[in-house]
Amino acid sequence: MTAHPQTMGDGLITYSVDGDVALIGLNRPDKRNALSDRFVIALGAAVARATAEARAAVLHGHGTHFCAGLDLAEHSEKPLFEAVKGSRLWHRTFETIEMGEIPFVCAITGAAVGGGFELAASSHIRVAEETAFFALPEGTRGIFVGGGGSVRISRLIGSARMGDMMLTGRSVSATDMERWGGVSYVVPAGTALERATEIAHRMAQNAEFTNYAILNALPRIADMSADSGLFTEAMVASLATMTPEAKQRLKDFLEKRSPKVQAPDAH
Ligand code: 1HE
Repeated sequence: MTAHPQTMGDGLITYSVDGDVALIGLNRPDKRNALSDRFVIALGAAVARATAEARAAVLHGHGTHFCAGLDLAEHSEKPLFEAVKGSRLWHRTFETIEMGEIPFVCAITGAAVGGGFELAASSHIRVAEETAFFALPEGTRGIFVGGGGSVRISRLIGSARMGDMMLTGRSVSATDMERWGGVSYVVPAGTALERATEIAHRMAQNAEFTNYAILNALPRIADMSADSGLFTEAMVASLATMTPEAKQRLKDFLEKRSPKVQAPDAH
């Protein structure tokens, strides 16, 4: 573990590595971690660093809220084409999380609103405290999602539910979001970061190629016809089996050196 988290992006991000796991903290708590373009660029640099230095990563927010979404003060000043370029910057950055090389767990405390929910949706596992909440107040603000939410959030929870959230601006609790498929784990208040870090350490033990294939093959296969998807799956599955890591891990299991799958209570 790096003794103290370092800061990146003029303090907007905290960064540390704990064994194989990088911890990336959104660090603008006075503005509820609202994301300016500068903030997104700093986040992108931290994601690149984590990808080079770790085998899994955790994304969390400092302060009482994960992220209040787009920095509305900055956005209100933008000419049209700058807004387009800003949205495309978010897309590129979030894609380095979603279809990158290492899995990300998002620890959600308090609000995950607008672009904050879009950022969470680009990670692979969302751990939300029972007091956390989700909202898409774009309708209220007269804007639209621009951080990939129309693709990622609608795939997670369905476009009808996403449309409901955008049209009504209502807040959805962590437990309802879990029921909708937008959250994977609901945990007691104050424990999301710890739980997310545990999960990241577990994922970091997986074969690197398998993690890479999960991140990069699954979303692409979801976009394919069933026929193309099954063909692609066969190719990826065969490639995975060829890796030395897979050969070793299969041998370890057959020679009783690796643990069995446990019943759910043990997790
Ligand atoms: C902000 C932002 C922001 C807070 N941009 N400054 N996002 C929203 O519409 C969410 C707007 N924020 C809120 O509803 C609330 O701030 C929270 C529910 C997240 C938190 O409430 P609370 O009571 O803890 O904090 P606060 O007092 O509202 O905010 C503290 C400060 O942060 C305050 O500034 P101050 O100078 O008065 O201290 C707020 O103005 C500031 N702040 N949120 C700028 N978002 C790529 S497209 C994505 C589209 C979207 O993300 S739309 C959703 C935008």
